[in-house]
Amino acid sequence: MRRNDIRNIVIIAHVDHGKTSLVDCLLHQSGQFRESQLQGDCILDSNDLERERGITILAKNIALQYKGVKINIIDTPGHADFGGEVERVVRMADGAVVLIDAAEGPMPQTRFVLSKALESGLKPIVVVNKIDRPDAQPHHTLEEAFALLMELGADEHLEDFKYLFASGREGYATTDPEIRTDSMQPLLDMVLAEIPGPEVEVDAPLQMLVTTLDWSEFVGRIAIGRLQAGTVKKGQTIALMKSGDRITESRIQALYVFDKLGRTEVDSSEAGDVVAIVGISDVEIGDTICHREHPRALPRLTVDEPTLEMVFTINSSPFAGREGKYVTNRQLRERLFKELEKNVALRVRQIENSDAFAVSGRGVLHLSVLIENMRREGYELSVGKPQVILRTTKGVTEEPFESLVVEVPSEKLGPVMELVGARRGELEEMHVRGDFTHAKFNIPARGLIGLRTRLLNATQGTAVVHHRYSGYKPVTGEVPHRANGVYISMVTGKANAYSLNTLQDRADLFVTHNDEVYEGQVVGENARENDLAVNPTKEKKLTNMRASGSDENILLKPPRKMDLETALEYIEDDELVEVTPSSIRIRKMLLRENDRRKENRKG
Ligand SMILES: Nc1nc2c(ncn2[C@@H]2O[C@H](COP(=O)(O)OP(=O)(O)OP(=O)(O)O)[C@@H](O)[C@H]2O)c(=O)[nH]1
Ligand SMILES: [Mg+2]
Repeated sequence: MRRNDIRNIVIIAHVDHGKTSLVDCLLHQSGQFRESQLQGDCILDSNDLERERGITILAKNIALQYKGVKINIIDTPGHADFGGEVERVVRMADGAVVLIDAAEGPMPQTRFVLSKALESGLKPIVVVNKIDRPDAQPHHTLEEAFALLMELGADEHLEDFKYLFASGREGYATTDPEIRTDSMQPLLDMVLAEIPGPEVEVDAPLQMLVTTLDWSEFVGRIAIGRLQAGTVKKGQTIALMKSGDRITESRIQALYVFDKLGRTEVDSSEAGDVVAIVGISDVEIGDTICHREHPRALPRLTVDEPTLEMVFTINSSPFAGREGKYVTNRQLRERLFKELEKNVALRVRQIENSDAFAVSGRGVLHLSVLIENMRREGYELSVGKPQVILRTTKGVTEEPFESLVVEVPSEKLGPVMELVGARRGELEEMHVRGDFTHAKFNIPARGLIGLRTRLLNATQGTAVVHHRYSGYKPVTGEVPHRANGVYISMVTGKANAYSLNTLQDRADLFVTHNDEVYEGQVVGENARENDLAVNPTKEKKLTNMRASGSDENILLKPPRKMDLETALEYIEDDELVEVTPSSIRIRKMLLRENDRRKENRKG
């Protein structure tokens, strides 16, 4: 049976093509909210980190009533590290609104999420978005979207190609980019007309695939998914079908449906709607929730295996405990294992005979989001260099590869080719769009670590860089290490302008006058390739009558500021990033120069 009073759709796109802004606009225009509920931009990017970075990290459900139909809308993250999440949530929908930036055109993640939506049988509506941009090329972008669907073999959707133009920022959708309308209604009308309602078995026994997990301090795991068959009731005992044909039973303690920005508790819900279920403690993504007497499993969902690992330990620097609330190994351990409750693509393993944890995930961003959240909560920790996870298939060692797209003003292509080539990237495709060249490479994930900063430096910040995991392949040769050595403080104290002034001639400094530094801390990048222990705290000897450190002729360059990801991508094997709520410092693992020498001699 097809339900006509519900539509389930996902909004998918490449990062920053305007998904969250468009959903925001739908919320504003729906008139179903008090103004106080809709303060600011991107209301759905609700956690602090999402707001600060302007990206979506977790997929989110909202629901609107339109012309008597309930539309469940899932806003998804566009960044490639979270592609696995998109792949899962498309399973809750029957249609996909595919946004494409009218100036950028289809990008790597557009192709990925669209292919996942098509594989899952979703009907696509293409929305060429941001048509207000002065550099927008709406018609050209539409042609590219059509070509992309053709490439992906979506023939049945080509004959019946559904598209609109829109500006989420200006709040309208239109069939003709030259004609401005005053609302998003054309999009909602197209959703009602073109996206089928859910095809479900209302009278059959209960069946639901768990596609997302949420977690709360008070009730534990919350299972989210679309009801495929039957009715689910509060208080009902259900059978949970796990991997390996295992079955457990649980009682449903509470049941919610999505309603506007939040969730509403209900006593029961019928096939077709998306629900959140409380009370199934051992539930995992991919499990099927069934009627107790009719356990029928739906095809399992898989979660992508991690490709990148970092070692987490407590902060052992001399400044440990100064800025954070949670600094012990036990607290670190508890926090990491708690994260596993909802961060399904994450793995945590205690390293044998040590207090260190190997934390693995889908990419530098996936792991740095966890670290940033921990900082905000008051944790201190040290993190080692990101390492790709190797695997062995039929005796051959393989490493993860990524597909890399660099978009750069054509005259700056040279340094890009050189940098990517040196890191074993192979050019696969190249084409020109206006003044820009798009170059697509296949590159070992190892070679990608730290590449973004270098590409930006080499192109005066003009390169736009995107990458996404493409698969495992046999290990290639070496990729170059960091070309420069570092300056390491040999003392603990306050950095002083006088010594910094002499150091800055041959180094790019990370600290400035009056910053506290410790022995073993990395204070700058050497212009040469060797590491050098230096004293950044020396003051000018008091000569004549002038006070120390106040020499007016000193002009310090501003220190290089490293954010978390830049620092993680910068460090080498013998270094750590020290993370506290208010600081990010780079240090040598071995703080004393003597210890480092001994270690070096060992080989
Ligand atoms: N000119 C213009 N800019 C827009 C429009 N919609 C969004 N933007 C801008 O594009 C940027 C990204 O918007 P978001 O809505 O956060 O994009 P997103 O697709 O949700 O991004 P992720 O969730 O990180 O993948 C923001 O700076 C928006 O202000 C639009 O219609 N026109
Ligand atoms: Mg978003």
